[in-house]
Formats: sequence, C-alpha cells, structure tokens
Amino acid sequence: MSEIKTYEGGMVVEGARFCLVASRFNSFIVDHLVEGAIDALVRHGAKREDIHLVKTPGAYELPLAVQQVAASQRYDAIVALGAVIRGSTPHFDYVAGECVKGISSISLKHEIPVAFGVLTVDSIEQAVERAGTKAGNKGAEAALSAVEMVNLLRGLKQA
Ligand code: INI
Repeated sequence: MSEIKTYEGGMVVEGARFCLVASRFNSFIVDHLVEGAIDALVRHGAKREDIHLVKTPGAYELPLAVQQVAASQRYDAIVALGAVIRGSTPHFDYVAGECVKGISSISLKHEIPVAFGVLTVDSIEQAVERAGTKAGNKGAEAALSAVEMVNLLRGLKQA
C-alpha cells in the first residue's frame, strides 16, 4: 500500500514575523500569557526582534486591533491574548462573545493564522491555573499553534 501524503506544520520556525495582540484588562494574568507566548516562540526558532506586541484596553477591543494587524500584511501569524473572567463582570458574555466572534473571522478573511489565546474562565483561580501554573500556559500553547500553522501554510503553498 502506498503511503498517504500528509501535510503537517513542523514546530521549528525560520524567518517568521509574529504579532502578539494582548489586552491590558486583567494584566496580572495576561502579562503571563504574553511572557509564555514570547518564550515559546523564541524556543521554537523565532527571533525576538521578529516578535511585536500590540496592546488593547480590553478583550472587547482585540478584534479590531487583530484585524488591523492582519490587514498590514507585515506578519506571518498573530497571537491574540487576553483574559475574560466571569466573576469580575456582569457583561462577561458580551465581552467574551464579541471577542471570540470578532477574532474568528479575521484569519479566513486575511489568510493569516490567528491563534486564540484568550482565556474565558469562571474565576480568577481558573485564570491563574491557565497562565503558567497547573494547567500550563495558554499563551504558550497559542503561540505554538501559530508556529505550526505558519509552517503548515508554507508547506501547502509549496505543494
Ligand atoms: N475586558 C477583559 O479583557 N476582561 C474582562 O474580564 C473584562 N470585564 O470583566 O469586564 C473586560 N472588560 C473591558 C472590555 O474588554 C472593554 O475594554 C470595555 O468594555 C470598553 O470597551
């Protein structure tokens, strides 16, 4: 039986430019997601000077900033980072909903990987767990999916 030709992105990246778009709200959590994302990108081959950081007031504003960054065509991938915590607001559902909805369409429209590293959690404790403690670092995980997608798209373009 012949082998199935399979395309999969590698986990080491060369010469790619990344933009992290991070919200300042709940910065005591988001700062750890940003650190985790930068660390993961550098460990997987990105140069520090090829990583830029854009900051928004809150997660609600992330989609517009991500869209503007995507439209600039200056980057190979974008990593959106934020923390929406249910306990801290009655409008959790609006903020989280608009953030997810807005970001999800940008990748397809602009043909650029947009990794989603925005925590939507019920409590501060859950956020802490996902920002570099017992449940890992979701910023780092999102960054790694960006690395993989950059390599996958490069592979598919050459196919
Ligand atoms: N923004 C967040 O990023 N996380 C939150 O948990 C949050 N809460 O709880 O309200 C939040 N609100 C601010 C929002 O993103 C906007 O910045 C604000 O509504 C102004 O447009």
